[in-house]
Amino acid sequence: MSDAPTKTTHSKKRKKGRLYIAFLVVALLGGCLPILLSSNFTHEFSIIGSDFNLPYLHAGGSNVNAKEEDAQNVKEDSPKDSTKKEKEKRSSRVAGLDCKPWGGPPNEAAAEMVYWEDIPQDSSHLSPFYNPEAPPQFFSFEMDFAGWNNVRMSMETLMGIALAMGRTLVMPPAQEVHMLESSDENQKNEFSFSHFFPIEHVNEEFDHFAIISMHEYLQLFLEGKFEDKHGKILFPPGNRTHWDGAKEEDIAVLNTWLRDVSMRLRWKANRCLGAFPKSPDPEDLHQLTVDLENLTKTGLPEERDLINKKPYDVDGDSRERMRHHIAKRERLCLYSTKLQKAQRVHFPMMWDEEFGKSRMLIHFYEFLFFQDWKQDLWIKRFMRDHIRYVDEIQCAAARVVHKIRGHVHARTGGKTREFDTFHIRRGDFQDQYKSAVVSAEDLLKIAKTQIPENSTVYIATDEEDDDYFKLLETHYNVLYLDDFKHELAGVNSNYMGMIDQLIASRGRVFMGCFYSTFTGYINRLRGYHADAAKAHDYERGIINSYYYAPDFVHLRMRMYFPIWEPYWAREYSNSWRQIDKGIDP
Ligand SMILES: Nc1nc2c(ncn2[C@@H]2O[C@H](COP(=O)(O)OP(=O)(O)OP(=O)(O)O)[C@@H](O)[C@H]2O)c(=O)[nH]1
Ligand SMILES: *[C@@H]1O[C@H](CO)[C@@H](O)[C@H](O)[C@H]1NC(C)=O
Ligand SMILES: *[C@@H]1O[C@H](CO)[C@@H](O)[C@H](O)[C@H]1NC(C)=O
Ligand SMILES: *[C@@H]1O[C@H](CO)[C@@H](O)[C@H](O)[C@H]1NC(C)=O
Repeated sequence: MSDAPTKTTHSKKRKKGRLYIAFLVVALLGGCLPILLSSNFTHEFSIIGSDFNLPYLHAGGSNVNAKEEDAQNVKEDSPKDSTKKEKEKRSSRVAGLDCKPWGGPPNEAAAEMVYWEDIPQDSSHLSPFYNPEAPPQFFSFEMDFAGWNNVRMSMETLMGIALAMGRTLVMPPAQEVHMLESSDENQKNEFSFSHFFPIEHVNEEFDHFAIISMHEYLQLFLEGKFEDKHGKILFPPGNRTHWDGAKEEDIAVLNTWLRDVSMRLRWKANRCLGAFPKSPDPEDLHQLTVDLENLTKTGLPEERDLINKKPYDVDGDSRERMRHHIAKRERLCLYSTKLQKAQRVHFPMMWDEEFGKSRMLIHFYEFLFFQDWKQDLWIKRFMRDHIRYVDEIQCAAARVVHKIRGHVHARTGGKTREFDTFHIRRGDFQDQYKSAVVSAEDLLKIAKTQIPENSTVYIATDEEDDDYFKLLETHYNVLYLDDFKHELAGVNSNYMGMIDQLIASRGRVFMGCFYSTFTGYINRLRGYHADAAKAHDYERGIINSYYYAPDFVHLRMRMYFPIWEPYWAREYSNSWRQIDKGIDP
């Protein structure tokens, strides 16, 4: 199964006959948030560029220098004093969920959406490669080019890499990405990444990790803070620092330049494990290679040797964790001493026969491997607690879930509030993944194995032909997003896929489609919920989910599975199982 090229073509294909929108991603800091928001996007963003507590900028903004001698002379005003104050100020804005500003539901009802946590000790935790005494190091990257869930996956992985490296993350400029479709031609469809995830709070909450905009980064170049290896000062192309909304060919100029002035990260996500030693000590690096050699010498485990066996201990020996993680990748992409020393590292996004292929179509936890289990769980919690859909999306989904529960309660004479959910992916899958597309008869057959007749079933789907569901509707009380127009009035139509995901994540039973990253994310959210609730069999990472297709994967979420190829096709309990281990309650 060749993954990435297929994904690219299928998302290109979808352009046909549908309104494809320009999608501006990621321009949140540095006071350069584009004022291009549609009238549906009415919420205010705090512009953080000048006042957030980026340790080095805080110390006067002039401490960045590529020269090592200068590095030794840099004395920062203790960032610690200021972060202590910051901490007191922290309002934990990512914690909990307050739906009052978003038109409900009541917060008691909204609470069930919350799987994320506010863990103060995570905010002060740091990567072993972060050195507060040295000049900051940077990590920049280019946007993925496929559908929304692919963009999210790639972004999570690259964020995880920056966090693991202890580098300041530089967001790419706002640019067009083809992915979502608007049903309303009059609706403006340009927005920034912060419309989906509350990433601006990361800077408020973290002491040793910061996210800056490309504009801020280039400003540092313009100020002469960086030199090449011959001591020549590096300037941005044309001395331009504002690239938000730039034309595709201009963005290409910027990207080419970034590749030239940074150390390129040449990691191939599907071929190696992104491996991080527990410290900069070369001995630890060496140990990782020894461990891998040892594993390959004795023969990499087969998938069937691990399926449904005892899972590894999340706080266990790193060799055992590697055994469950390595799959068929026989190489490590090590955070080598050379990479550790580079001040600027850049990940290019290329899909080009001539210039090479470089893409991160993988889930972050499948790619990243940590010798130190605490780093591993810290980064997993970062994704759970910070990279979650914004309140507006959460609350819209919460209103629908609240309505469904009320409806079920009334319908069953007060017996239950539970409902079951599906994600039925058809659309372009009918050409691409035939085995994952089933007839209405087969769908009903598989539904009946887990869901009693006449239950209330919520279906998230991209199928536009209502006839397909007629059969299911004769056996179940079926609901769709379209049935909740009142709850969704005024919500941007580009949020609908994400709202569908969140609603589906709340089903008692969930049935999804293998190969769909949209389904995959629903399962991850269910995993977070199940782990937090210590649901039945949570120690093994089991969730109450099934695949309706293809046949042979029906029960795969019901047992322990090691990470395996194709990496994008599903999500694994590796991302949620016992991720709070080691955190004081
Ligand atoms: N509202 C809604 N939209 C859906 C649903 N399933 C698919 N879609 C839409 O179709 C898109 C999927 O097509 P792509 O953008 O090519 O891919 P993707 O988002 O990476 O997801 P997969 O192709 O499923 O892996 C989603 O992003 C949604 O916009 C659904 O259940 N509800
Ligand atoms: C960019 O600015 C620097 C410093 O002001 C100047 O020396 C350089 O010539 C400029 N480069 C371009 C292309 O304008
Ligand atoms: C190799 O792996 C085996 C089994 O896990 C272990 O007992 C042995 O100590 C390892 N050897 C080295 C050199 O790490
Ligand atoms: C379906 O369930 C509803 C509510 O529980 C009930 O009133 C109705 O009789 C049921 N229909 C069948 C065919 O079981």
